[in-house]
Amino acid sequence: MSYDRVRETDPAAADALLAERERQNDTLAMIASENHVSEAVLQAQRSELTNKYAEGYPGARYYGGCEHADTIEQLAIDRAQDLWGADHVNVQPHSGTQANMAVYLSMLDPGDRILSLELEDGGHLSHGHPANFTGQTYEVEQYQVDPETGYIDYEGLRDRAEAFDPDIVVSGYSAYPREVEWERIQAAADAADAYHLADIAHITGLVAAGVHSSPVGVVDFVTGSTHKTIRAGRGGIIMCDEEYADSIDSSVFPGAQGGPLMHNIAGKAVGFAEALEPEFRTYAERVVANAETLADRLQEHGFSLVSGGTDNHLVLVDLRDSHPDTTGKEAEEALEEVGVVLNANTVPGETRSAFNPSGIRIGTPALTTRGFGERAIREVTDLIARVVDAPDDEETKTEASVRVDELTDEFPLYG
Ligand code: DSN
Repeated sequence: MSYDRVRETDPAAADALLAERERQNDTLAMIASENHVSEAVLQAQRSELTNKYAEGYPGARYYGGCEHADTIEQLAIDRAQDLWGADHVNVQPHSGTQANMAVYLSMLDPGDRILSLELEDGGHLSHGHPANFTGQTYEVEQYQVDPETGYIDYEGLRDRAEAFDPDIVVSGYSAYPREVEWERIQAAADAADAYHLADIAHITGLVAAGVHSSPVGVVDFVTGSTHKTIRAGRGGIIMCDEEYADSIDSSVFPGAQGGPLMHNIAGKAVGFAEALEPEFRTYAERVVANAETLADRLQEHGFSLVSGGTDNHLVLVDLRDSHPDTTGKEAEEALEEVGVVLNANTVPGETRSAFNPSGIRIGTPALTTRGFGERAIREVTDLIARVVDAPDDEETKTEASVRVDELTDEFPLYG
């Protein structure tokens, strides 16, 4: 795919687009929420549907000329139903946060109560953070992970639900390396007579492939984004029982959004079709196996992991024990210099700040898409360990950088 037409109009933009392509090819994307979509999804996302207004839903639009938009949106819905088994699916949310917003709009009034996981323990801004509309519109209480084990403190959550009497309990996380026990959280929500929203943004692909337990059919609402483990391009999704379908649909449009991003919905349709193929399950199993290899190898190098390992696509390293003088941001920056791109992250019991926290979050979805298996993941883990052990050592960083170049050549992106 060339940017020659962009270059004719806007050389500066063409330069940046090409540089980003090269950056993705020449570095190792280990941000746990990122992935590389297929060329088919890329093509669909840059289609002429970017020109089309299609406010409304398939068969009931506010504009003419929507017959092909209808086909695309219905394909995305049907495939999502096959993948996750939900009664009702809305594929129009522009992002995971917009999906969450629509659920809150649908079920809550301003001032109602949200019970959710603390951000520094692995939660998400849109689950009630004071800097987000959720924290400003609703009354929020938070539960935590057990500081000893790093696992969700399910009993603490139940006690908090009893005491706080929330209107909605939010589960599903952004930096939690373990399988979630949806039924236990549902029991706490039931006891408080609260709705339960499971935001599976990070693990949509793992749930679709059956390598992580599903909250669909257990909880009231399941939301997610479509560009992480599911690899269907940028966007959001909501799933629910039929009884909430009308309310959710009208909260997405016209409640929270105007015209849907039909070109992104085309990406979802194509990405979901890919995820229905048997190879996708193999991919999802490899994502988890690679994360386990990463976790084991990091621990062999002396790193402490929150919860002592992983069940999913990410590990969360707490640097305070093994590298007390290195912050997450310093580790992130040293690793980016050698071409390993990940993010600094808060850890449970954080003693620094959100901007310069004590941990790093490392994910395997994008490298798995590139074809990385156990041998290559072990090698990348060794590079990470060497660089974090000596973040200011130029010779170490130069050697690591050369090896990253060789690995990116061995596993090229997009042919
Ligand atoms: N920003 C995403 C992440 O990195 O986890 C969540 O929306």
